Amino acid sequence: MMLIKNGIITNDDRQFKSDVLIENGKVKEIGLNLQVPVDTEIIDAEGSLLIPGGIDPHTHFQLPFMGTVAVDDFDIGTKASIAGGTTFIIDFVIPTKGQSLIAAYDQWRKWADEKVNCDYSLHVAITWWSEQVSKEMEILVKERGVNSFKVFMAYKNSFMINDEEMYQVFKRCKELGALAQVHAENGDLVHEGQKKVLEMGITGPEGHELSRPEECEAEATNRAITIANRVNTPVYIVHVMSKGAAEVIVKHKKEGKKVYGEPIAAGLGVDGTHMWNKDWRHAAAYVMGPPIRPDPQTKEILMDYLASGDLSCVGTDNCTFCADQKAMGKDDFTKIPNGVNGVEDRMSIVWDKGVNTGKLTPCEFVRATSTAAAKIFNVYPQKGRIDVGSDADIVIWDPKKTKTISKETHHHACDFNIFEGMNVTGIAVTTIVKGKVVWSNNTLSTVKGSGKFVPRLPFGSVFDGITQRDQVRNELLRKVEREPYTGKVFQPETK
Ligand code: DUC
Ligand code: ZN
Ligand code: ZN
Ligand code: ZN
Repeated sequence: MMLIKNGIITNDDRQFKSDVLIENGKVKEIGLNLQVPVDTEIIDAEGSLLIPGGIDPHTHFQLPFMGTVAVDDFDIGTKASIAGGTTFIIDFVIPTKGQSLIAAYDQWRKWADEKVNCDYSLHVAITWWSEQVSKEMEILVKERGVNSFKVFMAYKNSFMINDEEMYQVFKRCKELGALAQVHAENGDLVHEGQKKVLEMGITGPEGHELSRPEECEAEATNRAITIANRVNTPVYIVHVMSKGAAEVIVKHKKEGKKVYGEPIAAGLGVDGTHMWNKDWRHAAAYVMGPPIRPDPQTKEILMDYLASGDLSCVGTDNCTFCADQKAMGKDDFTKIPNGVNGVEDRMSIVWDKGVNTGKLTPCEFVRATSTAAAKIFNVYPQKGRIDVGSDADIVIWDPKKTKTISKETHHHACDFNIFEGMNVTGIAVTTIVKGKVVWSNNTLSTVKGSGKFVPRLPFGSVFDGITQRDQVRNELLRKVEREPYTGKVFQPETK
C-alpha cells in the first residue's frame, strides 16, 4: 500500500486537503487520518496539489508518415508523457487506403503493447470507405475497445477522404455509438495553395502557412460540423489551430450542436512566426498541419476559449521528427514531415499560460488536461479523477516550481523542442502510474511494456447499474487481451 499525505486533491469539480491511500494500482481510500498498515509506503506531498494524471487524447508515436517514421516511439513517447505528468495517451491507428482496419489495429497494438510505460487507448482513422470498412468499424467497436474514428479532410493522395465518404463514416459512427473526429483542413485548397506558393518561388518553411491559411481550416471545420449535423451525431475537431476555426465551433455550439474542439500544446504555447526564422532547421521544426498560426494573439484566443469551455480538452498531436528528417523538405516545404513535440510539456504549458495568467482555476486546469478527455472518450472515472475505485494515476503537482524547457533535458527522441528556452512555473514533481512512482527527483523509473491497453465502450450503452457495466467492461477487457497481438493480418469474412 501507498499513502500520499498532505496534498490538496484537485479534481475538476473541487479542491480539498486529503490523504490518498492506494492499493493494487487503485485508489482505496481518501480522507484525513486514515488507518494504514505499518509497512505502508508514505509519500509527503506538502505544498503540492494531487491531480489526476494528465490525459493526452492526441499522439502519433512511431507513426509512419510522409516517407519517414516519427522518432518518439511508444517507449520514449510515454516516458516523455510521464516526465510531464501525463499518464494516459490515446494514439491513432492510421491504416493506408485499402488496408484492413483490423490489421492496422493489430499492428498498432503490437507496437504499443511491447513498449508503453503507462496505459493507452487507440482511435482509428478511416482513410477509405467500403462495405469492409463499415463491417470492420463494427468489430472494432464491439470486440476491440475502439469508440472513436477520425477522418482527414486534408493530405490529398494519402489519407484524405471526400464529403460523401465522410458522411458515411459519421453515419456509421452514430449507428455504432462511436465518436466522429476530424482533421479539418480543406485538402484540395491546401494542394492548390502549395502549388501556387511553390510557383511563386517560396520553397522554405514559411511557405507552409502561406499555402494553407486560416480560412482553409475554418471552412473545413464548418463543413465537418455541417455533415455531422446532417446525420445528427456529435463531432470532435482535433487540433484547433486558429481563431477562425474556433469561432466556427463556438457558433455551432451556440446553435445547440454537440461539437468538441481540441486545442493543442503547440497552439497554446508558441506562435508560427518561428517558420520565418533564418535558420532553416529552426523554422522547419515548427511545421505541422494545420499550421501554428503566425498571429501571436492566436494562442491567447485559444486559451480564452479553453477557459470558457468552448474548446474542450488539450491534446498535443505529438509527432516528432529530427532535423535530418525535416531536411527531406530542404528545397520544398511540402516535403517537410509535419509534426511537433508536446506530450512532455503540455501540462506545464497549460498551467503556465492558463493558471498563472489567471485565465484558468486549478480545477479548470484539471478539466482541460485530464477530466474532459476522460469523459469525452468514455474512460471516466477509471481515468481523469482521483476518487475511490479510480486508477491510481496521480501527479504531485508543484505549482511554484519552475523549469526551463530544453532539448538538452527533454525526454523526447527529437533534437529540437518547439518550446526551447521557455520558463514554466508549475511542474509534475512526482508521477504515479497505477500506484507506482515512475517519476520523481527528475528521474524516471518506468517499466517498458508495463502499460495496458484500455478498451473503451461505445456511447449510449445502457446498463442495469454499475455492476453490470463493470461486467461488460471486463468482458471487453478479456476479449482485447485474449491473444497476444502478433500483428497478423485479419481476414474479413467474405460473403
Ligand atoms: N499533422 C501533423 O502535423 N502530424 C501528423 C498528422 C497531422 O495531421
Ligand atoms: Zn491531424
Ligand atoms: Zn524561433
Ligand atoms: Zn494528429
